[in-house]
Amino acid sequence: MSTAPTTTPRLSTATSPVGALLHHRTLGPAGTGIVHLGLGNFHRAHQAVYTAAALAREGGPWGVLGVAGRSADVADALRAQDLRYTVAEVSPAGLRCTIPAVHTGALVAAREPESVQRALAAPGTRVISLTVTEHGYTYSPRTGGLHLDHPGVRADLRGNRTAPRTTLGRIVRALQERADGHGSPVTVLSCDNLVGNGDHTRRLIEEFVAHLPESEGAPLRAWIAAGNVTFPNTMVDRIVPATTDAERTAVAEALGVRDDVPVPAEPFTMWVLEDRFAASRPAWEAGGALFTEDVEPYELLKVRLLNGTHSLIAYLGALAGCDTIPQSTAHPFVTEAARAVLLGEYLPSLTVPDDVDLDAYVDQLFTRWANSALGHRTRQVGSDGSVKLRQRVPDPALLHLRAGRLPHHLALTVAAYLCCLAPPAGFDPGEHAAAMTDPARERLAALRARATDGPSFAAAVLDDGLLGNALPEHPAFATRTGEFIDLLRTHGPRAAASEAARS
Ligand code: CS2
Repeated sequence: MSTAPTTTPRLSTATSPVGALLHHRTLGPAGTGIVHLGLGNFHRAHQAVYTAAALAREGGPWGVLGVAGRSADVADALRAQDLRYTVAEVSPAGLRCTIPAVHTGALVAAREPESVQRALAAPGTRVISLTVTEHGYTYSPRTGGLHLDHPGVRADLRGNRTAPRTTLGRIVRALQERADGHGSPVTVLSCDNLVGNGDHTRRLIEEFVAHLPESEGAPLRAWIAAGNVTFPNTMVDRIVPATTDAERTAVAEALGVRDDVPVPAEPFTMWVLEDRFAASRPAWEAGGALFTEDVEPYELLKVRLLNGTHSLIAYLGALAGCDTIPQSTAHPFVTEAARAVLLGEYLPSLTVPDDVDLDAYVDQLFTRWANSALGHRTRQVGSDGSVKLRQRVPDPALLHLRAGRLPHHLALTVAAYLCCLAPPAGFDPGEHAAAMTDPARERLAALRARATDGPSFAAAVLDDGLLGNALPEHPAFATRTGEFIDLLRTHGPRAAASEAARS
């Protein structure tokens, strides 16, 4: 895994360079106030860094027990490094390495389910935070509700209290333990890119509880309704790619230690949260977090302008043979399409928060996407499009369609996604598209195989509920999407983007 010379000492409590540590408090298992589900790079470069700032400012029982879902790689490496890792902030201006040092444990839910459940239910756990990706909420894109056909959801509903398989199952079973036992309140804090992520999580949890036998569900429902659990909405933002050997080498050179699991991240970071915590919280404002009454305008701004545009950049770029987002935005036709969808189609669908300078925000987005030192891959942004696009595309598209306008660049986004994930026979979307993973891949391929052309494929996909139930009421959107599919196939992404620009 590591490229550092074998003589380089491994990162640990003893070898952490003092100047790189973001705080100097002593944390022990008794100081675990947060259990975080989703031990991926994003959590380690975002919430963990804010928590380190909070600890530096005022201390407190805010150690984080990180829980990976299935893969043991990160958890095992962290355990071998006394739970330490480096955040390698990369930009063309240089490299800055810091060590958050906020974790008090690292578990793997599939391997140690009982320990995870114990931690989630422990009275000292005041916050259960989550970065499990859109996909991890086991919800149906069609209905927006709980995915009742999901095997994990079905198994968890049947009642395994000690070893649930899904994130929602884990949380509900832990809440049950809490309600039946010590009764300490807790905050469930979604940090994923879902619009209204806290409300969404609450709805899914309530739906899960509603499907439990009444004798179990009723007391839990009452306990939650009494205010013992809160679900603040949050907006999270930081571009955090997957780790490569480049960061391992850079960290070894910069800090003189071998870190097998450093996290690359851009310098920009933002976190906006509703201040509704059931049992206190860390002083995350010390790291620059913004607490507000209403997060929605920030969420819409971010999920649409950043994430929505990001999807178009990733799919057009992948189809143009680009490995990374900065390589994509180096193509003027990609940047023009990105500007068009951002300013012409996403922006009119939201209200910019008063304290955001829109021009500066948009300029900054293009600078962030152009960060060539970061190497954020098109395949990473393009993966899981079936659950990501559901959050990004339908509401803005419906707004335009209902006003009698055809949102050409949103149709192009969906078309480019479908060409990457379910390419028509005889069309090769290239290695970057082929490397994208998506739970809907097989289903899309089956729909593709039955379709006769782009429009019939797009109509079948939309009728199938990929982007919810309302878009099929506007067949013009499927037709336009299908026309772009055919154009992408016959003339490529540049031609499709100029057709969208002319429309
Ligand atoms: C990206 C996000 O992969 C994606 O879909 O749009 O991960 C994006 O990089 C982050 O949300 C930035 O905060």
